Amino acid sequence: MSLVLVANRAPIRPTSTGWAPALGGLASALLPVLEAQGGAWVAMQEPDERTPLFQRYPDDDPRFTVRRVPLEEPEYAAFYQGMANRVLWPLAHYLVEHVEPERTFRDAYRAVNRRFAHAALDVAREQGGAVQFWIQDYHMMLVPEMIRGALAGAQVGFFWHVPWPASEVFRIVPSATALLKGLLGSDLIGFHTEGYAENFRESARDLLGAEIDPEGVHWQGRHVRVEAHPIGIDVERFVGFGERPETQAQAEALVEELGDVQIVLGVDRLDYTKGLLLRMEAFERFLELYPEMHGRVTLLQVATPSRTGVPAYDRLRRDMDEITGRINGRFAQGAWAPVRYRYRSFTQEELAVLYRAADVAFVTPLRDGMNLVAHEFAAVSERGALVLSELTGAADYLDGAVFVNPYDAEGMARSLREALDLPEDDRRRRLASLRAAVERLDVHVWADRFLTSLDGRPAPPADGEGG
Ligand code: ADQ
Repeated sequence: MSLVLVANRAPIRPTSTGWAPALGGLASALLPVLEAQGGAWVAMQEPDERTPLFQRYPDDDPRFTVRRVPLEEPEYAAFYQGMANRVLWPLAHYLVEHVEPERTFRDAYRAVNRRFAHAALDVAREQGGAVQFWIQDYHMMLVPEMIRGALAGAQVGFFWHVPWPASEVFRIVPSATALLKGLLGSDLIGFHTEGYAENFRESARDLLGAEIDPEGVHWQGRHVRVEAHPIGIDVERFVGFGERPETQAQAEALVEELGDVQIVLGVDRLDYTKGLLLRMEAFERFLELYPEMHGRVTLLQVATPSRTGVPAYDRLRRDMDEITGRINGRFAQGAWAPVRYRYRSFTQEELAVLYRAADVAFVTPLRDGMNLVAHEFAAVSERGALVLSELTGAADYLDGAVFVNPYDAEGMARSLREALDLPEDDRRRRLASLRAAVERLDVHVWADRFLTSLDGRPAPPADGEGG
């Protein structure tokens, strides 16, 4: 059966010599499936992007089609920067103060979703024969219902990559019921955790009056299954980076460059959901509480530019510069800077060096659907400890972490000290448990398990442990 994927981003990117898979787990998990089954990937083409609207890939042995949906500037601003990133994104993360009125965005969101649905139906028709549709994430909530409306017997899966909030929070968005109905055009809706799946079922009950059961939602004569399908990383790839001798050598050089300090590492997109400012405050509190650690610990924070042009993101960028300056101004001595902050993108090989060099990964989002930085660190580190926000999806699975509340700067400061002081055998035991969990959640397992379940065949349990 061929597969038609619908996602905001394309799975391939231009390079100086041709095309290569995009970075990130989704492309690495789904390209092999598409190459084996055939089909298409429908993605957005941004206003200034110069890519083909139709492209067969790979060039030398075409196995599937990449179909791009071109967006003009005004609809891109209203659909992507607006409804997706200024309404649905903060809502899903319980950051209600960032949610903007949706009226001006709503029509563009529906119109763009319709274009994606049409493109998906077109490529499905070209495939002929049986097709599975798999729609990704909060940009595309109306697409399942639109596909079902045109093709009643279609097999439609949807995966939601961010948290699903409590129904009382979701109902804040005025088009909540229309969005829910859009999603319920699916046969199977996947979330990272059972908690998000439960919130979704309750939203359908509370806002639509739908009948629900522990497996899903009864809707318009169909039973829509709602399941936990936790995502992971391409484990082999990251373990491989960690084992390369040059990674080890560069990690040692980095520790030396920073003055033989213990390294506390933050790696994030620059996004207000990632808890960067409160993390910085926690580190400042740590320096106040433990003067004996001055000169011995550095927070290395790297942040990739993200969603620039959206005011809240531009503001966060300025706030990060300011707080970094304040902490360094207060505490720096001689060659030691307590905070090293780098605002740019890193390759996965470079990230592996950082993971390898770190004593502690400080992963403290205010909310996060899963958080793959925690997984990547566990796959690469050979001696580090993970401090992890209990408000991430990853917290449901990564037992070996030291858990913190990301809104509690004092608590985070104390937990950071605890993590830095963990005895060697405890650290190793925790890391082994983290590594085992990350291996069970491998992204290839995720894709296989979701598509198996979509197809109506029994899928193995979520974390491979049974139950
Ligand atoms: P994101 O919000 O992007 O994803 P995350 O899961 O942490 O969050 O993935 C981030 C990816 O970006 C990681 O692979 C990481 O290596 C990379 N990255 C982060 N900072 C970087 C930097 N400075 N330089 C280079 N790369 C960097 C959404 C949801 C998550 C969910 C994923 C997958 O918000 O909760 O885990 O989708 O479902």
